[in-house]
Amino acid sequence: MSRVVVLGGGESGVGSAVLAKVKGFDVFLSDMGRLSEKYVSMLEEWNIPYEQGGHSEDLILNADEVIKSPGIPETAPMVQKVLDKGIGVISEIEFAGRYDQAKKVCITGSNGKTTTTSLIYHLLQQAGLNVGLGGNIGKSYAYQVATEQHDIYVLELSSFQLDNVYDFKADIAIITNITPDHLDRYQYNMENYVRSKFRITRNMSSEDCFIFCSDDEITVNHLNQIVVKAKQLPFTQKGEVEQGAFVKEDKMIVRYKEQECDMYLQELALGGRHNLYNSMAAALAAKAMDIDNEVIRDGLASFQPVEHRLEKVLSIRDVLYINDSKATNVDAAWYALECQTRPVIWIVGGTDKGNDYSTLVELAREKVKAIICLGVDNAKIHAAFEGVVPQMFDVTSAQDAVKTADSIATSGDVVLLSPCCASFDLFKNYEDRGRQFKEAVRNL
Ligand code: UMA
Repeated sequence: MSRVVVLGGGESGVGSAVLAKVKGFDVFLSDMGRLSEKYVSMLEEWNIPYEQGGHSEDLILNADEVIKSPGIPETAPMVQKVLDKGIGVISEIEFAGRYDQAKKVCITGSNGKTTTTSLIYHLLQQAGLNVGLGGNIGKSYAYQVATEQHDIYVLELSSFQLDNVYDFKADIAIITNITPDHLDRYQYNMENYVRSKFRITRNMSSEDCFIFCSDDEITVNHLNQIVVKAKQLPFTQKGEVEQGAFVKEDKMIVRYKEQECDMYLQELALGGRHNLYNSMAAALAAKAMDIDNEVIRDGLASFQPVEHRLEKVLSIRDVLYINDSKATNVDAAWYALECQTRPVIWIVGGTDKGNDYSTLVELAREKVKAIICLGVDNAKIHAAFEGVVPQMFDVTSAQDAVKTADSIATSGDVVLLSPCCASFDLFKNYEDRGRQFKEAVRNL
């Protein structure tokens, strides 16, 4: 029996281990840290051997294949040892893809991928299809392949998940945009990060569709240097395209093959320029899946925004609190700041991923009245915004951030949690950070 070892026992690892078990492998899971209770009980329920608190070489280096959780960098000593021994390292997505016959709509990008993924899922559900949602969102894809049956999957894929895919194939692939993110995992080299994103187009044929933003220079430049066999469907807010999506006067227009679908911009549930891109990408994917225009229009009009993405929490004494915890990079925070029309108290900080804050300086000067740094090490944020923004504070909990904001806010202000950074220094993940923020606001 071939032996599969899973490194990391979070959502991805435990899902992979369950799938390996279902498929009859000799499976072992190893986690360097402590497993949460939820995952311990899942492993026990499925009778899967595991270890926690360290990686044992003798139990790992006898693997035929290793499935690496996306949060573990390739430079991790254990991964290096596995690679040195010539053992193949794959991601959960590669593994699960082997056992999944469903059609796959896969979405990656630096920003907007969760919203676009959720929009497409919503449209396909509205069309009455048997569709699963997974990847970098919700229940792991592998766990669903092991325990559920879907005709279609809509998968949000992070660059970490794409790094170890080889034979996986999307039927429809989307890159929403590419701006610097996660550079700490890519040798601080943008090109490596871009290449990782484009792995989503691997193995595609002329029957498949590749949807991308033709206003995004980084995407277009890279696309011009490589061969993508899939049918290319651009979306743009600058001019018209023969096939793809574009804006004409007050309408969004989608053209696919002989068909055309249009919709008034004011009817879209999600406002703002960046959300218009997300709606265009989603509508194009739906059209390429042969969904009726009516369903697309209704779905884009009825969609409920994603949690932690510019989510309005509460207005207290005419101060509006916004949770944008999902803004884990500079570009996302740029959008969040750009669409504010009231004075901003900006809560920013966390684990820096090689951020360059210079693109935010002008926006901060114009809109931000105070910065509250929420991180263990705030030196780079101080260096970038000291003298640009009148007041700066340092806190180490969501509760203190909200209390500080409350003490300096005046009627008409916005308190915006849009951290620009990952959350792993003070929180479990961005969801934990967002929820703690909302909880603190509700307790004011
Ligand atoms: N670990 C080891 N060895 C190490 C390092 C870590 O065993 O050397 C262990 C940790 O102790 C921990 C486990 O690995 O128990 C965590 O694995 P993980 O960080 O891969 O987290 P998961 O819970 O498996 O969640 C992952 C994704 N997380 C990351 O990529 C950081 C989830 O994306 C994804 O939803 C899930 O798999 C299901 O596939 C979250 C995310 O933050 C949403 N993504 C990043 C982002 O969106 O910016 C990329």
